[in-house]
Amino acid sequence: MTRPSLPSPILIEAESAAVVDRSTFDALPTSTRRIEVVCNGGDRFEARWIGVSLPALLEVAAVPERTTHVLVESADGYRVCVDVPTAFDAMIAVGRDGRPLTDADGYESRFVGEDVPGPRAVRDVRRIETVSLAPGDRPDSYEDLQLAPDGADE
Ligand SMILES: Nc1nc2c(c(=O)[nH]1)N[C@H]1C(S)=C(S)[C@@H](COP(=O)(O)O)O[C@H]1N2
Ligand SMILES: [Mo]
Repeated sequence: MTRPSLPSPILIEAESAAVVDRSTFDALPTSTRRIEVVCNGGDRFEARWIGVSLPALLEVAAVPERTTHVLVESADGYRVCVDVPTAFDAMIAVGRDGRPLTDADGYESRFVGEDVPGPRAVRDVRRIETVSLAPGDRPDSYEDLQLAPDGADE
């Protein structure tokens, strides 16, 4: 497919703050990966996702060395917190199975990764922040999964 773009900008807050708009996004290398999204209820589907890897996207604002976790937030305030190994293996997808996500699923982007569980596969990503948690700090206290449509997660 022709490469889908990013309709709405994503704010990156890392070492600096940067807005990844359509033209910034289009200048980053794409990745295409087969990733299965597994929801808590047992539903699972595998798809071929196209987008930009999270490390490439974060590098636009430079990643502080002390980073332990990454927060990914949606247009509707849904927010997840994942550790660095999980985040750095993930991507912001804008297409699925040969179609832009806007056509395929009715949202603009999605956070997907091998180790990102379904409930943390944020749709319509608008903000990504690197954070440095202290030992004993609970990653889930940074999350807001309230909008989960099935209400059955966590
Ligand atoms: N922005 C946003 N992303 C979200 C959610 C949400 O409520 N808002 N729900 C999550 C939950 S709980 C699940 S199980 C999956 C559902 O993915 P699906 O819509 O592809 O089935 O999306 C996740 N991503
Ligand atoms: Mo869910």
